[in-house]
Amino acid sequence: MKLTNFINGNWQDSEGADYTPVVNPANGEQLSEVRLSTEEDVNLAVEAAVKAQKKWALVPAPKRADYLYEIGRIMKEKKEHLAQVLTKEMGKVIEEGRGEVQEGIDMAFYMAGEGRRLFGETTPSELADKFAMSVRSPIGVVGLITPWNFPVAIATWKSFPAIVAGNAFIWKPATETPMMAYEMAKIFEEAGLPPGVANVVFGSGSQVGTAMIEHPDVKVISFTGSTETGSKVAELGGRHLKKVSLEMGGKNAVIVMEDADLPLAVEGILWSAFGTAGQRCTACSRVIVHKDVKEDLEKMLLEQMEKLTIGDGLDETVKIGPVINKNALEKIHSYIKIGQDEGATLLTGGEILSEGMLAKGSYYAPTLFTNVKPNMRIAQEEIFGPVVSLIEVGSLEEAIEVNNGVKFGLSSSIYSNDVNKVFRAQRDLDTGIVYINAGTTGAEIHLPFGGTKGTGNGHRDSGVAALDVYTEWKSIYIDYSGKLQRAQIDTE
Ligand code: UN1
Repeated sequence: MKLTNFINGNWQDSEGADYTPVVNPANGEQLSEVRLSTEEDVNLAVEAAVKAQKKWALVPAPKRADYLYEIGRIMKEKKEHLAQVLTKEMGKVIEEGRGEVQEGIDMAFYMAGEGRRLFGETTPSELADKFAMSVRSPIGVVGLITPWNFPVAIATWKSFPAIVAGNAFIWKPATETPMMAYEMAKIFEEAGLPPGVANVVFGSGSQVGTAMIEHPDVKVISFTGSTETGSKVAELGGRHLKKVSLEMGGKNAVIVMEDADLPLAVEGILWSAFGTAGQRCTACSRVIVHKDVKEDLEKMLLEQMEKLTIGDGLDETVKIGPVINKNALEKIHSYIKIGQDEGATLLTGGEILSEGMLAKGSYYAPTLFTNVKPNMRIAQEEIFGPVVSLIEVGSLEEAIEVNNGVKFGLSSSIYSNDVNKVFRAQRDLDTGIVYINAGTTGAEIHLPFGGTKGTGNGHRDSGVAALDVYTEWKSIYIDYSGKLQRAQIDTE
């Protein structure tokens, strides 16, 4: 499959000379290759988007929404195909691939509904015979930079509110997962979206991403990815006075109190820690456990971890697929030595799997550390793989302090059957998402998604809050008194 940029409704190859292969992480097979675009391609896309957006903004929002209904319908029709491509390209097991495509479909229908809301406000004026209101207006051309771990869902969190709000966009998908973006571009075309409203440009962050951020006609940059890259995006964006929405890392914890339903907590931990091979920003990578149940929890976790099946995600019986590539394997593996050197006890895992077929892909054994102290690197840094650290605490207060004692603030969870404890916890856990008696993953698209502290910069994807990124408030005053009225000045 040859992948080309989608600019102004045309499939056009970049002039850039460099290619990068697209590899199936389950078996190392090359699926495709993607040409790395240049600044020139970004300029073409922005030019087209600027033109298209002017007309698009004049299309009534409920009519813009009709395109999203159509996009959602096509995604639904192609759901299995999209899930298969996603699993081949990214590695997550097929059940999760289907789930992710469903998340995109949900987003299409949810945001389409916003076309008939996009609520503004009417507000009393301080002056007589004067009407005041504020409306959401489109911003213009927006740039979307998306990661490989949720190649469809996260792109829909950003592009669908942008579309319904009357913007045009340039989307730069991760170089690891261009095929999903290509599939989505085909859907935009099939849905009849006017040329130039949706543009996809393949390439690297340093070339395409930078060009997008620096282009004077790109007004908003929405980025999801690593904290390291996000900081650079923020810095460059700041220099060019861009509105930048950042969604970055997490170091999410499940708290297990002494009165928790332990089997339920174990299920939640396994799903949140090892689903997507731990490669979610919301993945559980710390378990903060009350000392009275620590031993039991350890035993139960170990028992269940043994049953996890690892392999090619296309095999319906497999529970854990590969990690994205060999570099990721090395990075994850480096944390084993770091943890051991710091004095943590490795209970299971800690190895790159290379038996039989697994050698061809990039597979990591589900890993559990115990006797971890809150300030150890394995308890502070985002590993982005199937590695969990168990930390013992003596009280709810201590659990909350440990949970909050990291630089990230995306998701957290507490298992307890004590209503007072869970209410206190939901108030005091300083993350953007809190789960009670459920793991740290599984956010639904109609609620705001994002985090505090080092996870982001105050913006949210998903939910109605996403509209704040893609619209600008305009305040409108209509004076029908027929005379000069001066606000803030006493006239009588
Ligand atoms: C991510 O964590 O990278 O909340 C995105 C979830 C998914 C999205 C996760 N709906 O687990």
